[in-house]
Amino acid sequence: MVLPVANIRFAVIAASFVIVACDSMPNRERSPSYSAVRNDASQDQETAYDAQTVSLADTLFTRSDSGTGLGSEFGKDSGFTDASPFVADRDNDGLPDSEDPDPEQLNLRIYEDSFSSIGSDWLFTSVSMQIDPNEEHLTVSQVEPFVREGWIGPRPEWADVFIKTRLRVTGTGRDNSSGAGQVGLMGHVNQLTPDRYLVCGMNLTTQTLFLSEHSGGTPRGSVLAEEKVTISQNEWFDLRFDMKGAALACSANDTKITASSTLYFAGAIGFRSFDASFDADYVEVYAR
Ligand SMILES: [Ca+2]
Ligand SMILES: [Ca+2]
Repeated sequence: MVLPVANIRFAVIAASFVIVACDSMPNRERSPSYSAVRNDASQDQETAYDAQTVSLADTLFTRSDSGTGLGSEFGKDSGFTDASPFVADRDNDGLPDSEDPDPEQLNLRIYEDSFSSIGSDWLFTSVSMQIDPNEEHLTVSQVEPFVREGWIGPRPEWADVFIKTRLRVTGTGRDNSSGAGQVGLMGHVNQLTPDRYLVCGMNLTTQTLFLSEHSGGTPRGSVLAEEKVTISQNEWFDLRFDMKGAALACSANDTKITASSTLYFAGAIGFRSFDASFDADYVEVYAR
């Protein structure tokens, strides 16, 4: 069969695109981040973290492919495009547009911990909270009717920040105190005992997402905002705490609450629970 000239020309042009594109891709396919992502994804529960990392690579990959019309050719060779959905990250800072507080402005990551080693950063008010390097979690493994806190020590220079983690609540108790059942992130931590910090967290006992100020007083603190959110025991969920000036936002998965506070404008991060046990898989802090 004789191909029309136009078809032959198209085939030659398409083949040259494949050659050029294949020459440009091997570095990405062999990159350390690729293998790290794969190993990590098969070994732990950091599905959100892994998905984000994969998606960042996916974004880059998809962009390099745009306009050639040969996406399906790459897809056959690519673990990225076959295995994960496209997630937009316009500023390439590792925060998908859907959760990025500044989707068109790079937010510098200033702190991260995957809890794969005990390290020296974390300070706990009780041995009930600890880092478990085998499970790669920060964890409170026993339900006790007490406040459990852990933080990384003073960070007076940390003003506007975005904090994210992935949590699962593994148990709640029967304490009748207001605030019992809370698990969450602390932000703008100035000190523990007496409490000087803000909290974004979930209370599985009341199925409530909340934002609270703490300045001594009761364990519940002063609740600034709350909303009903259904999350089950042992269900992993994404928790994000955004602080810019007096404006606060707290998200559990796709539900977000907002509030305003003028109590603290800078400080460290931490985790807190009251009459509940939990695991945290990682924590990241981005500058706003
Ligand atoms: Ca981003
Ligand atoms: Ca950003």
